[in-house]
Amino acid sequence: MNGAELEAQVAALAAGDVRTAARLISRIERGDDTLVPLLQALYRRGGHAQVIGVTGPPGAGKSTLVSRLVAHWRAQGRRVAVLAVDPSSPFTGGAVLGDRVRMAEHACDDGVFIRSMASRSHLGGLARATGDALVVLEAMPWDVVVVETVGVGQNETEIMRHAPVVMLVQTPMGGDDVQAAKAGITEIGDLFVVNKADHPQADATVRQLLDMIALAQRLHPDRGWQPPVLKTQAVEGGGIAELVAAIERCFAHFASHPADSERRCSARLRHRVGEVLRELLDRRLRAGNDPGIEPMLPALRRRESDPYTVASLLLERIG
Ligand SMILES: Nc1nc2c(ncn2[C@@H]2O[C@H](COP(=O)(O)OP(=O)(O)OP(=O)(O)O)[C@@H](O)[C@H]2O)c(=O)[nH]1
Ligand SMILES: [Mg+2]
Repeated sequence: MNGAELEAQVAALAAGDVRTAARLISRIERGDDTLVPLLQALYRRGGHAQVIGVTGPPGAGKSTLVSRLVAHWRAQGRRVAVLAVDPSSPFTGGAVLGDRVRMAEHACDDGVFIRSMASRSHLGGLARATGDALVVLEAMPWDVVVVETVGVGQNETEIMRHAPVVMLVQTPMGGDDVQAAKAGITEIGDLFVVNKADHPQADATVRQLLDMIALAQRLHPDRGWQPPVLKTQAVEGGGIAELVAAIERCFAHFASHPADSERRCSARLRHRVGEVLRELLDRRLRAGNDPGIEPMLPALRRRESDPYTVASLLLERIG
């Protein structure tokens, strides 16, 4: 991509051209590493949209809920992009198709962009690819960007590290299940939603989550923002207005507490730089012709050196 092409892509995205965005996200999905100069330019133009991560167990109603939220934001005149990341189905795209169906009501609205991303390559790359796709979306004139991902396991928590505000969607569950789900969830959620409020255990689950959050706040009194627990019925649209208001309050809190949001932003960026660094190193090592690494291999083979020394030498050179 030459300079003029790069500028044209940047301008197309700035003008809100969704075809350019869709094409770029496909290239990111394929692991196309020629996009780096473009991503560099785009990153510097981002930072204007409200980015929200939505996660939770499979089938909790995340997509139904997001579709409701989108309708609400559209009624307020806000432009919304949704990135549904699907780490579970590399080839079938089953859940991805499901998301399209659930969000179909917005298909003809040009103030809404919905895009799924599946893990075509290795899992580790998906988090980085998600970050890259977000760079593309953030360089466009969206007011809100939602990243939905299924919340099971480490990889998904990694993906959520890209979003400054994370909403955790749960379903009504028995007390033991809440205890089991507890590990880690209070760490990542800024907003908790108990969806499927038509289920009898909904109120009990809300209470248990509130107890858990209160406990976590006592352990980390410096956290500032106290995550609220909301109850929704995504199919009927119950509780959505309250959820939209809670999301607004959350963004307003971080806007009025710059030290909190800077600390959180720095943590995300450290993580992001680490992701990019690992990917770059991996690529260099795989290529097998790296001028920094190759000359050190003979000494390593003879065991006159060791991988730890070589690795720190390489890191020193980077630094
Ligand atoms: N009873 C009830 N069902 C709901 C509610 N919200 C969503 N559902 C249903 O739950 C099922 C799963 O909804 P999705 O929105 O696809 O859930 P998801 O969390 O996006 O699922 P994955 O992306 O596959 O993890 C669908 O059949 C929805 O109609 C609710 O509030 N009450
Ligand atoms: Mg979904």
